[in-house]
Amino acid sequence: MRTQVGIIGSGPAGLLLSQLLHLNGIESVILERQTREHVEGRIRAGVLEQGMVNLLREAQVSDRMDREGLVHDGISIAFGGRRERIDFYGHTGGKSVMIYGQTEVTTDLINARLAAGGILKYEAPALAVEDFLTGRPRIIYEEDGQKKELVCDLVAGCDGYHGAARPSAPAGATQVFEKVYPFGWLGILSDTPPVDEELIYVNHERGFALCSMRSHTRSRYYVQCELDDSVDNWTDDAFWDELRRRLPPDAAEKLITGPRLEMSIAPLRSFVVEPMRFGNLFLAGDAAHIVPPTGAKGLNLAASDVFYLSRAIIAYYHEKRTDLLDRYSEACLRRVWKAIRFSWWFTSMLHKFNDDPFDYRLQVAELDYLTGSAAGRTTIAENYVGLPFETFE
Ligand code: FAS
Ligand code: PHB
Repeated sequence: MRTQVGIIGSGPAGLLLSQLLHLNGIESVILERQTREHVEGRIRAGVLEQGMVNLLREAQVSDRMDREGLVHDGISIAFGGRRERIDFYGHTGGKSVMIYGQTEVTTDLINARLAAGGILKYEAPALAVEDFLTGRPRIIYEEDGQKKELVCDLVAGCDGYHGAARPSAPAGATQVFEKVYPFGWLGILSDTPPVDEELIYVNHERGFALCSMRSHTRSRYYVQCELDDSVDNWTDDAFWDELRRRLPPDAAEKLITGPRLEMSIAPLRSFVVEPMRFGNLFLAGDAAHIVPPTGAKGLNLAASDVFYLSRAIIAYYHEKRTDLLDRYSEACLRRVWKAIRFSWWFTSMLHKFNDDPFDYRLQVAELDYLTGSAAGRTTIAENYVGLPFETFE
């Protein structure tokens, strides 16, 4: 089989890239390991930065998001028995975030690609990428029990942390940077009204907690848990009791509980691979970087990578330019590392790393200073709504 751009992975990065290329007359084929149902059933991110919202509108897949998404102008941070609001609108000249689940984004993109006749192959795992340094790359994949190959001009490795694209990079050509955090997030999804109008991030002596949502009737909550914890150790009531212990009193009183729709544990890590390009193989999204979800950056970084990669590929086909392809990795990594920094910093302030009372007092003092200073509120606000995409043309 042959196409212009071979895309590995039918997550947000692969789907969004395929849709943007299609709108510019460039054909692609998506190879996805899992079934469509599995991909659409994954419960993940919930907060879209302004840059991602703009890109989904450019991709002409934003109608449902604009109808059903919730625009949020701020978050609250609870610590030391109090709660402080960070006003995005006032500290960023009017920016906000959109609450709209990644599962919905994925469904909207899949529907758009299929409606346009896009070729999305499910249960078709890529095994390796070959010949991407010389001329015409080939993606070796499996379909219906047979080995096949997809010949293309360019390959986008959008296959996440456990994908096949990054391991196909030449030995010694990559540098990996990694930090693994000594805890995880236990998350619950429930058809209950959110405890508050906006998200609440909690630093508590028992550990971190987060109150988020998917709509006015569906909530998403997280509590920090041990790395070796298991969902089997938690009944719904045990989760709600632990969350209530960590919430500020006014929120704990208002909390409405209900049965889980889903419960899962996500490990926390920071991970970056450099560079993000090897000849005609380009990595985007979780295939190249992972952030702890504290700053709500993972999904949004996938979108900014796709912003740069789509422009570079369009310039390649429309104007026979290779300069943007050459600048792709550097442009992505500048924004990636600033998001890695913010996610690490926000995680370090809000989570319990040890039982040392000095460290806890230091966290409370840092949060007290930041929320009490215009400069502190501004730095949290401008990083949370998303730093701007560089001009790339
Ligand atoms: P994805 O991992 O979404 O997609 C990669 C796709 O490639 C998958 O469909 C996979 O099946 C496929 N694939 C893998 N190997 C393949 C192969 N060999 N051949 C073909 N296909 C292959 N981010 C936030 O901002 N907030 C959150 O709260 C949050 N929670 C998360 C919870 C969990 C459990 C996880 C794992 C991630 C979470 N993230 C969160 C981050 C997440 O949203 C990612 O940033 C986002 O999915 C990135 O999108 P992609 O880069 O498209 O990667
Ligand atoms: C979510 O709603 O899943 C969510 C929101 C904010 C985060 C992480 C996850 O920082």
